[in-house]
Amino acid sequence: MTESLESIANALVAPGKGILAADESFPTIAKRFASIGVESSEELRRSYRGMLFMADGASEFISGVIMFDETVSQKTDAGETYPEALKELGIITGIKVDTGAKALAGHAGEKVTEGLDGLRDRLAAYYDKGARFAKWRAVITIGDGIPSNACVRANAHALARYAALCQEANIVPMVEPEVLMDGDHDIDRCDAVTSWALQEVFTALREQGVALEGMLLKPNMVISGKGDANRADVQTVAARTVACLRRNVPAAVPGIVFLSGGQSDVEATAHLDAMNKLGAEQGGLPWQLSFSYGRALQAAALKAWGGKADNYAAGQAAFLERAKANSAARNGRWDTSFEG
Ligand code: 5MM
Repeated sequence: MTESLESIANALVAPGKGILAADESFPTIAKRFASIGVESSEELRRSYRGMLFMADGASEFISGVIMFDETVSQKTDAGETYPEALKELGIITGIKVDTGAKALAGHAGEKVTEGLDGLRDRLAAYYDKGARFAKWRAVITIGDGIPSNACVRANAHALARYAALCQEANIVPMVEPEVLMDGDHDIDRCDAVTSWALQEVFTALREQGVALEGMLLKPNMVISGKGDANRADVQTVAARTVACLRRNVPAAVPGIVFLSGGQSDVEATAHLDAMNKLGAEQGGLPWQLSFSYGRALQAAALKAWGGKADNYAAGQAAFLERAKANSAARNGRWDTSFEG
């Protein structure tokens, strides 16, 4: 492993900083835009994402941005590519390199993430365009009799092969095994499945020779299913998540950056804050605990923008408010006074 992988991974989880996930694929961004009554077009995607990336002062809270393929080649109003413009601001460009979660043959209701074919060449091209970290998301669904061993292991294997290819290309892999919140399962079930998934992922990473010092983990929190009648409170989510991670994530990993997974934006902030406060009470954690939120950083900004150029400043203000709150939470220094 070269030193730069380690230094990039550490820079991405520098104190007070976290990551903006803005890598929605075409169908997902279309769904987000539809929620505010806006049709997805190349120009509106460029403009909306530029609004977030170029928000004045964002680099105080945001260390990196995960982009979708299209965005890496799009340009600011001033004509620079987004990776160039972000580099000048001290923000690191990341790129989603999986090609999506597809139905797992023979396993109804389960998915396996694809995208390994040709990945070596794509990584080299993304490096040339300025990407220094990458992301691959595996999706694990909890339900009757699932996940299956086949699903957990196939996804862990793909994540590990992706991560090894990234490191070969001098790109930091962000490894995202997401256990979905969908369903009426309780927090115990989420804990058990998350532990299982993480164990399989780290076994596969070791097998493929991935240097843990040069990667980041992007997991779900240990949380009740959306439909659970007795959803666990903030302190319980924090305690269960920290305990699960302590059991399953080696200390050599520099940082754990959570996904928000459909939590409300304030909920995602409160959970992160509670975990960092708990970590401090426990005398410190082996890894940095930060955020790589998509919806929890963007929901308010998307609404404030509403697809209108006139609302650009309002969209940026809403984004910065969430970025600032999560930056505080990432240090265990958030409280409700951050919430306007
Ligand atoms: C931003 O959404 C990402 C892309 O999703 P699709 O591939 O389905 O379009 C997604 O991978 C995201 O990076 C993570 O799930 C974290 O986002 P949330 O919204 O869960 O924080």
